[in-house]
Amino acid sequence: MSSSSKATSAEPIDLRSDTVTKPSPAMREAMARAEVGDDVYGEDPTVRRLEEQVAALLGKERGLFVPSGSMANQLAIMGHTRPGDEVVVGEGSHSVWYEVGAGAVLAGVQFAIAGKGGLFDVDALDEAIKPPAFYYPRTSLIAIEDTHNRAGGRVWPITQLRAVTERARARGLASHLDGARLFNACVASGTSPGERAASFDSATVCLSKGLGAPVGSVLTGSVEFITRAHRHRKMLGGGMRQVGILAAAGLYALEHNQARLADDHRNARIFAEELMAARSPHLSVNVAAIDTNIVNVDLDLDAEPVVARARELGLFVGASAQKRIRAVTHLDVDEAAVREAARRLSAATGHA
Ligand code: TLP
Repeated sequence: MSSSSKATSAEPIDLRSDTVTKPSPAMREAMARAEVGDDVYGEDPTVRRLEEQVAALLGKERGLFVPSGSMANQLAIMGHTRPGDEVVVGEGSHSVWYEVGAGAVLAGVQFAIAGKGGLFDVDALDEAIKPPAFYYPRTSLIAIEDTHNRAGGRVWPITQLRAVTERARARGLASHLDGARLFNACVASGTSPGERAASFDSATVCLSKGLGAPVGSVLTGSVEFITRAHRHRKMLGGGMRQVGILAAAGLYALEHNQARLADDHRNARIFAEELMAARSPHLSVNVAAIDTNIVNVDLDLDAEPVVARARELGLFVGASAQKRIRAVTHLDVDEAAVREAARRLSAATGHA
């Protein structure tokens, strides 16, 4: 293609994830000013403030600052289950796909998949729960992702969220909310984090996704649950010292970067619409299914060579399945960038 040398030198656009954002000067300023102490001794006032603020936001007794969403999920699984138990998750769950089998190693659990497509209903939950025979694993936990990553950032309807968690409780299961992108769900649906987390025993939010902090998640739940999670965090080497520097970034992100997630959602839609308007015969997007900032692009080609070609054209995206590409909008890309990104992705399929 004659334009390829020009495109290769184009300003790169990174839509691999909303985790790729860099802290803004104002966020760095807040980090530099943070009051700190040794958090393993429980003496970091900025961490305390973040934990209290997030716990209040989610309507839980206590919060625990952890390095990652993956650790938060694992602490929840360790805290709610015993080895040999089964955890019910939706199809494509982060804990099943992207946590290196940690549930099996750290908690000794296995997973049961409820329904199809990531979100599921009460009937699918009932089907997934094993009866209490001595030879079955004990189904002891349900873990829900809101928004659901592999489903393309889908938001759970709040009535369905409540119905499923209430059924779980009625059947003796604990419930955990993986809210890595809970704020996206809130902004998209006009509901509050407290409303969405209310029916769960524990809930996590990530500060390092759409909110734009460099590191960190907060796990919340009852005092008893967080006391257990605190021990497990130390066990996994997640006790951090003067970590108020990072908590300050989280506090800044909570204050400044929640409402603007609506821009990311708008840009995800624009990206998808531009992509469809480019009329490449090799790709399709279900635009109506875009709830938030994640766009799944289905291909009739293998994804990896398209990802490699896109990179040559200055667009970073990821292959999330053999014939599927994921693109994620975030605070470091604007409308002009996503329009240009759509052009580059279409070109990467061989369609100018
Ligand atoms: N997801 C990452 C990758 O691991 C796939 C991403 O780029 O989207 N829960 C959900 C629903 C997530 O999407 C993620 C991150 C996590 C948990 C884990 O968070 P981290 O990366 O902080 O361990």
